[in-house]
Amino acid sequence: MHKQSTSYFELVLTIAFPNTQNPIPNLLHCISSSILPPQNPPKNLPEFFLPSPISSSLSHEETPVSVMSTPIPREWLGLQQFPAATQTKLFELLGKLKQENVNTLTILVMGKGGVGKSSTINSLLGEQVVRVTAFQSEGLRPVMASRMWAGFTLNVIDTPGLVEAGYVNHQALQLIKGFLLNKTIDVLLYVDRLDAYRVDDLDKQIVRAITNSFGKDIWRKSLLVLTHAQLCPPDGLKYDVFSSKRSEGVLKAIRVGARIRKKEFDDSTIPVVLVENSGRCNKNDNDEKILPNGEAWIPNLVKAITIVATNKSQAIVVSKKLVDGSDANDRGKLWIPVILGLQWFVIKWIQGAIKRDIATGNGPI
Ligand SMILES: Nc1nc2c(ncn2[C@@H]2O[C@H](COP(=O)(O)OP(=O)(O)OP(=O)(O)O)[C@@H](O)[C@H]2O)c(=O)[nH]1
Ligand SMILES: [Mg+2]
Repeated sequence: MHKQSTSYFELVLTIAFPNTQNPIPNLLHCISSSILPPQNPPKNLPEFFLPSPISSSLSHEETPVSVMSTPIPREWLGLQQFPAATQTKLFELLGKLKQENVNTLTILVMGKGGVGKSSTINSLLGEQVVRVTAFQSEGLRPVMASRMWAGFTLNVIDTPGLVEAGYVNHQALQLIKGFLLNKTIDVLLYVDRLDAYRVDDLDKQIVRAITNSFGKDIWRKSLLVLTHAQLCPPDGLKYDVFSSKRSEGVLKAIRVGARIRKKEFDDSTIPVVLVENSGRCNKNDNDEKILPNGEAWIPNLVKAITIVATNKSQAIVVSKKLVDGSDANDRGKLWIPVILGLQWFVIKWIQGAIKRDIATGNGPI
């Protein structure tokens, strides 16, 4: 009988590619893709964005990390997979961030289950980094993917759906808060679907739960992402009319759910980005994924992220106090001494009035 011997080299390959029968072609692919120049290198690339010739990082799904740990960033290989036209726009936007001394960006992605949170992360990074499933996902743990490019680090945190059997999943929120402890959220992507027609009370409850967990200010660092954007609107509505009506509906649910005054909300507009994650998304002549209105949506998404990241509002630092639930709505607590003081004055006034009545003999018969 032929005895199969496993060499040290094969063993290392098996560990690197655990789900692969024959890991050698995979290895060759990885080596070639890291040594060869990007597939569609854009012209006039700023020098600091030129990729290093040899990369040691492999692109594969992130595994859920423990609550305390932060993964070591891998090289952002997905960036080189975008069409040249998209790459040029992204490098320009990332260059602007670097000019503003933003070298790290942490994006938190939240929303209901199955709306396309994980798919949007994969589209944004240009790699399959988090698991996408058409059915209810089992994992409750958040997952963080970190990618680095020319000294810039992008952290994206995928989270489980916030709705379980028609109710807000507070357990999931608690896990998310624990995971985010001591991290700074630069941008929140609140994800929902464009092809849903109604907004209901549950939408407001989700927003309220997020607000109670992270404070109202999180909405100043957020943008609304509407997926499934390649659609044909119902009732003969024009695409732009339908998408702005749907956006208005979700934005109103955010305003009401977060209990933000209309004026305050209108002043700090939440940008809306339409997204189509499907592989069947239409493309323009430059091979960029486009929406029915002809816009290339990946650069749009990155642009909106950079605008929110650099707006004048502070990033959200997830402190121990916030995680323990004592910080998110501190502003309301400032009124407690005032209310107690007022109560004291009212009681004193009533006591005084009773005493005066007794003294003058005007008490009840
Ligand atoms: N057509 C289309 N399908 C999408 C889009 N985004 C996501 N999907 C599909 O919708 C299903 C759910 O997508 P996910 O990305 O796993 O959604 P999720 O919000 O991460 O789901 P949970 O993690 O379970 O909460 C998958 O079958 C995706 O392929 C989109 O923009 N267009
Ligand atoms: Mg998911």
